[in-house]
Amino acid sequence: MSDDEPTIFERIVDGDLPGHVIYEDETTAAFLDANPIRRGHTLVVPKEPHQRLRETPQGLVQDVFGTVRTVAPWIEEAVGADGLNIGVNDGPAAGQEVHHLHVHIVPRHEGDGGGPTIGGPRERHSDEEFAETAADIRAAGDGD
Ligand code: DGP
Repeated sequence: MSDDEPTIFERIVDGDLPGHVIYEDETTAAFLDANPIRRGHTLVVPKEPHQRLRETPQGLVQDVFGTVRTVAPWIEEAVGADGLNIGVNDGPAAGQEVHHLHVHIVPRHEGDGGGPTIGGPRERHSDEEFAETAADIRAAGDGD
């Protein structure tokens, strides 16, 4: 990226901004979305910032989707979801607001009325609710 300012997501990964991190490895991290579509809405990011999927090295994209594969079942189990929307808003024209590649994982329940895309109304959660959700997800992953 040409911009030297760290992105919001780099600052969360670096611990400079608060975030409810549910998973971290050498190259990727997963934390709760601050404006969740549903409880458990999680973002998976590469630690190294790249805006677009096409700008991100192949190996790093594989790492990111490997992390999606790791945490998706934890999230589903933690919130008792029936399924997940998993997607990327790739570029501003596609609704990308934070210019650091991120994969949304949005829990879905049968008949919850949501659409098939990553967008729509957001819920408001207290910090305690976020902390509880993150703990539930981490606990769901404990056996892995
Ligand atoms: P997108 O439109 O795909 O760029 O989605 C960006 C998401 O990032 C959006 O769902 C809200 C979330 N978000 C924005 N700022 C913050 C933040 O400071 N912390 C966290 N955890 N999530 C954020």
